[in-house]
Order: sequence, then structure tokens, then C-alpha cells
Amino acid sequence: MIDVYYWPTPNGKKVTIMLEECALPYNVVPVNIQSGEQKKPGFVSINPNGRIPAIVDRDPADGGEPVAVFESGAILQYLGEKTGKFWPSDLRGRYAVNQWLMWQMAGLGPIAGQTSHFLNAAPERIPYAVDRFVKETARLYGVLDAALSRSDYVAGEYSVADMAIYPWVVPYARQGQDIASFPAIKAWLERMGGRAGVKAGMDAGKDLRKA
Ligand SMILES: N[C@@H](CCC(=O)N[C@@H](CS)C(=O)NCC(=O)O)C(=O)O
Repeated sequence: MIDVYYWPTPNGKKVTIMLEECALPYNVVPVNIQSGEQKKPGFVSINPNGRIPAIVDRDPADGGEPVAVFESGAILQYLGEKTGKFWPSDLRGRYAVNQWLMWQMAGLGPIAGQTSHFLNAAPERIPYAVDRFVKETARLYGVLDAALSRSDYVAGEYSVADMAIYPWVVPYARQGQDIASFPAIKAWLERMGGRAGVKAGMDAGKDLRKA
């Protein structure tokens, strides 16, 4: 069994999508980031960075003590290695996926997060910040759109890279993006949204915010 320390956000949903796609049994441990539970000692002992998601795998491949992993990209790699799914075993395939996973972790996620913050949450409108982040998000969407116009999935075959990117692109409107300008992304959103595992992973813990 895998414990997922979770709140229904884009970084959390990447992990539940992968767990659903791999049909791995998991247990959601809610960490309410709105009330600050992610900074409490119990959780910080699992993720010293004090952010969701994190996992604890109670049945690791080496048969040893439970394994704790934080950072959503590292969790996707861990689950890919554990299952042999959506994380290619050959050198070229693996790095085709890994480079897009890193692109999402270091580029799209942090930039789109700031874009959404300055557009929707900042206590005052700061035109310089809005302009800078909306434009950089559009640039990243352009890079993704070009890749998806060459293949159905970002690294060729469907992989953890698609799972990492998808929950960040679903809220494109909150990032000031016009999806009609990115036709390959639009088609990929439909392809991704039609997968049962993606739907179930996106829905995981959806009632937590209301509780
Ligand atoms: N790079 C980290 C980012 C994690 C992250 O930013 N998590 C957010 C939710 S999506 C969080 O826990 N925010 C609460 C906080 O910053 O205190 C990852 O991908 O796991």
C-alpha cells in the first residue's frame, strides 16, 4: 500500500493520475495546505520542504523498510521504476521522457503557478508581473504545442511527462492563456481527458476542499 500525502492541487493530482493509471492501491492522507498542516512536524518529517505531495511506500521493491519520497517529479520516477510503466527502460526513451518531466518541474509548474498567483490571488494588480508571467507561460505553451504537433504525447509514447504537465494546463484560463492559439495542446487535452486513469486521478480527493 502507498500512502499519498495529498491535497487536490496540480502537483498532487500528477501523483494520483499515475497511481490510477498503474492501478496501484493507495491511501489518501489529506494534508490541508489551507490550514497549514504541511508545515507541522509530522508531515515535515516526511517532506522537509513542507509542501504536498509526498508518498510513503510500505511495500518497496527491495522488501525493506517503507520508502518516503517528496517532490512530485521524483515520485513519478519512483512509481515508474516500481511498476515499469510510463517510464521507459531504454536509455533514449527514458531521457525523452525525463527532459519533459524536468521541463514541467522547473519551467511550466513554477511559472504557471506565479502567473495564476499574480492574475487571481495577489492583493493588488501588478501589471509588470502579470505581463512578465503571462508572456512566459505563453512561450512555454508554444514549446509544448510544437512538441504535441509532432506526436500525440509529449515524449512520443504516453508517459509520466504527460501526467505531470496535464494538471497544470487544465486551468489555462486562470493563467491568461487562449487555448485556441494552441491547437495541438487543445487536442491533447481532449485525448488526456478521455483516459479513465486521468479522470480518476483528477477527481481524487475532490471533496477535501469542501470538508
Ligand atoms: N516542486 C514541488 C512543489 C510542491 C508545491 O508547491 N506544493 C504546493 C501545492 S501544489 C503546496 O504544498 N503549497 C503549500 C505551501 O507552499 O505551503 C513538487 O512538485 O512537489
